[in-house]
Amino acid sequence: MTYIKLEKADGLALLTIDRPEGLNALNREVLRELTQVLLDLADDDQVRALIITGAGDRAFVAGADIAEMVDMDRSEAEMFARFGNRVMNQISSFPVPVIAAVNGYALGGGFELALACDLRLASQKASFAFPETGLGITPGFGGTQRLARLAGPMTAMDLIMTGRRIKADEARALGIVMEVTDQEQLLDRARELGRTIASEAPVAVREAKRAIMQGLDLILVEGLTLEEVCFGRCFETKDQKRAMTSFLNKEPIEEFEGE
Ligand code: CO8
Repeated sequence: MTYIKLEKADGLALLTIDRPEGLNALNREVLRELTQVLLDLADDDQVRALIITGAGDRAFVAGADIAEMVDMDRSEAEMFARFGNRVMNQISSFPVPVIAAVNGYALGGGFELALACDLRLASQKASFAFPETGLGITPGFGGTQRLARLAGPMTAMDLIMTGRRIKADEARALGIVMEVTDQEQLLDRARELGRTIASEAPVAVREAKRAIMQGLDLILVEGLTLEEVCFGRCFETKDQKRAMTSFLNKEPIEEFEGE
């Protein structure tokens, strides 16, 4: 891998996008590498939470690579957007929770990458914007859809139609970011959050993500049916039997087995 660094420890995977020459901008090669790494990680039962961040202290990801897009025609642009969307969907449907640790510019495709993650932490240095309309395009890696669902259509219209850049605190006030930390503490906080998630029953965590994410695309009655299925699935696990028996015996469970 040229542009992706991966570390694994204590049930956590830390994926760093590292393309210093373009402030970690997403070109096709970065997207290809991301696809491959996510495929491999999704099969790794040891990974209970994934953290995604950008290398350096300036950028999370400064967008899709403008140099690669400048000469595209209509069908090439659609294909590129489809490719990007596939990668973003890999993240939103990734089997375990994905935490974005936004450490600097999250612009255009970088903002969209953060939006595809489940939980967003940002440092005081983070900033978010959709500069696309100023480049003559719309967002194309899910931004119009995910931001409108997350923060409402008016906020999506505001940010996408003005291109204005917001800082981490405003992103938090808009419900885009969960928590803001100092730059130096960002990864520690992401790991702490990841470890907390990793210490819960793994099947329950996975099923909860499935219920929440798939449920967003359903009408309420179908979402509730999905929740019933996810709830039922947990009762096939030893972890559920052990955790509930331990509670009744007043002996707190030490660790989950993951099945
Ligand atoms: N693409 C390509 N290169 C980039 C990008 C980018 N998105 N962002 C930064 N770079 C490059 C710069 O060109 C520069 O390269 P060089 O050193 O060779 O001149 C290097 O990174 C450093 O950048 P700057 O010198 O500009 O650094 P500054 O500190 O002056 O500015 C900014 C930092 C504000 C981040 C500035 O670089 C900037 O505005 N970048 C562009 C941000 C942007 O517009 N992003 C959105 C791109 S569009 C998009 O993401 C669409 C996604 C959907 C695609 C749909 C498919 C069709």
